[in-house]
Amino acid sequence: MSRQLLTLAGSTLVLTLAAGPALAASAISGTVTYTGKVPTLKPISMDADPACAAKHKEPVPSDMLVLGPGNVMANVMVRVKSPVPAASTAPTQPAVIDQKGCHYEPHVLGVLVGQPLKLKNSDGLLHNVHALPKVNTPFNMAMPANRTEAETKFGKEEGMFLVKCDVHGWMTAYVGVFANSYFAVSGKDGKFSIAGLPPGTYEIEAWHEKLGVKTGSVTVAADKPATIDFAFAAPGS
Ligand SMILES: [Cu+2]
Repeated sequence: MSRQLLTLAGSTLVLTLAAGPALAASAISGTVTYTGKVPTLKPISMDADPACAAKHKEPVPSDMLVLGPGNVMANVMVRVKSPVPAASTAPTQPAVIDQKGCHYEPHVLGVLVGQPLKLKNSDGLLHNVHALPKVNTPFNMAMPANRTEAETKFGKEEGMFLVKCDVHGWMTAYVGVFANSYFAVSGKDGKFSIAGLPPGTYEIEAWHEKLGVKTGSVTVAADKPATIDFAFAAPGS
């Protein structure tokens, strides 16, 4: 009897501890802005594969630098670089990259260590997925027209690396493999948000494929959202 009571008391204690950080957690959010001279980027030419070109009525803008109104920046990977107490474990639901319109969607993606990454081929065309990580094992996977889906995963933490299609030289995506889910990619409005951070001071890193890395520090108080913004300029400006 006393043993059961002890077990019950133990369970209660565990529940209380688990609920504590969740109640106190806060979100960080911010906006990424481009401050340099805006370059003129050529649209992507898909003429090398008429089947790709036929999928677009309008010119396809370059995804090297994607800006919204006020020069806010999309496709910036923002992540909490410092260790996070009570960090999350890998979800079983896959992250997804689609090959659609001879274009990777999304262009920038984060996955967790061990999380499945689903590679979709919505095009019904021949692609290949050539991933070039340096810490994890590189792979080159053929995606023939009739192969609509494949799946992979990465076993080790690794910063952003290139994924490309050797059939269509303009197709690039960037993937990062993280130990926890405290990352987000800025949208076309330049905004990002990372939820559920326990109180503390964290180093935050913002990465862009051409403009490199910026870091900043943010202090998260219990139940109080914090803000951190990033600005990138063209190299040498
Ligand atoms: Cu392709």
